[in-house]
Amino acid sequence: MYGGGYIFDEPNGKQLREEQQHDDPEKLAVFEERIARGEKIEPGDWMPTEYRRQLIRLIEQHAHSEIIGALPEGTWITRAPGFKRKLALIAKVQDEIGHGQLLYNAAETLGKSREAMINDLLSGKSKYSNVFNYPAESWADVTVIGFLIDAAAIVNQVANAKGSYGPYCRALERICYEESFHLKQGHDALITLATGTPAQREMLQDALNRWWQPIMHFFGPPDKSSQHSEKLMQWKVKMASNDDMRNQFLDAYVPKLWELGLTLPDPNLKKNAATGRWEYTDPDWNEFFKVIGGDGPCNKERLNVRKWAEEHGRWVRKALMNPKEERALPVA
Ligand code: FAQ
Repeated sequence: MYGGGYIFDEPNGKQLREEQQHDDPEKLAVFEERIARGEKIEPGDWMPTEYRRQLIRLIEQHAHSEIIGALPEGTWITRAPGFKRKLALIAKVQDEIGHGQLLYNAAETLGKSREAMINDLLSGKSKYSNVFNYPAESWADVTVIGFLIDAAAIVNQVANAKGSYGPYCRALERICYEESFHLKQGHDALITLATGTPAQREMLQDALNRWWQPIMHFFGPPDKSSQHSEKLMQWKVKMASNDDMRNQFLDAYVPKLWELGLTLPDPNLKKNAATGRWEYTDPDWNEFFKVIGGDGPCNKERLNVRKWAEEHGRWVRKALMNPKEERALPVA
């Protein structure tokens, strides 16, 4: 484990209520006026304790999702069909790790050290996106991740890039440029399989059937049971609710799948022309909470890979942090 700790100690519920009471009401009013005017909040600016805590939680989870998110696709680099798809997948996986770095940097500006964040990931204290706890069984799974999960991430990130915290918004803008390229490579792979042999179409359809529910879960619980949305939207950290983002995603991508003659495993999925909203069968939210609570099909496997990387990279970090000490070691 890393040795670093919190600069900003995460308070418990009681501490938090006490700290919030100490948030100067005048400063809070000025802060909320700035948010209402659409100004960006920067690291040195005054901010309420709860705004800082929520941002750390959300950005940290996002960073972990990028790092863990590289794993299902990463296992396919050696098996991607053909040289060009291998190159594209290597570049994509490298990009995802880079996104993790950008996001850890953004979270660090709020006072939690990178070491503390990694420790919380490895101990299971911090969450990361539900979708990366499912196996990538075939090349079609990689295709579905590249097209639909990148698309879902873009819907979320394009909206939140217009939010209130400067470092997070700037990181998201850059991430979105790269994600759009990922989406193109996912779309290209999708078209290839959808217009390929019957076996390729079948493989794609099977992957879609398996991934549909986790993708519906991706945007978080329904608005009526979302814990954090109200405050986060008031403070312009989240720029749309979970259900609005889910709807936006369905609007943009379901027609693209149907046009290719693919089906989705929900007989109730349809757009209500009068309301403009999509109707669907509620995905199994018990399954969602089980997966994000650590008991999904691949949670243990994903964290074990990161633990292995942490242990086997320790000597590199040590050498970088204490170059003199390393130079003094006798050459074997
Ligand atoms: N997975 O009150 P809400 C990517 C938790 S990046 C796991 O509605 P909130 C790139 C939530 O944390 C993907 N946990 O929560 C890529 C909370 O638990 P807590 C990640 C989830 O924060 C592509 C509880 O449920 N993107 O894919 C999930 O207001 C391809 C209650 O929920 C981001 O992180 C979930 N899906 O809204 C990489 C974007 N949903 O913390 C490789 C930033 C909810 O109280 C390949 N995050 N929970 O214990 C967000 O926008 C928000 O955090 C939401 C959730 C919208 C995800």
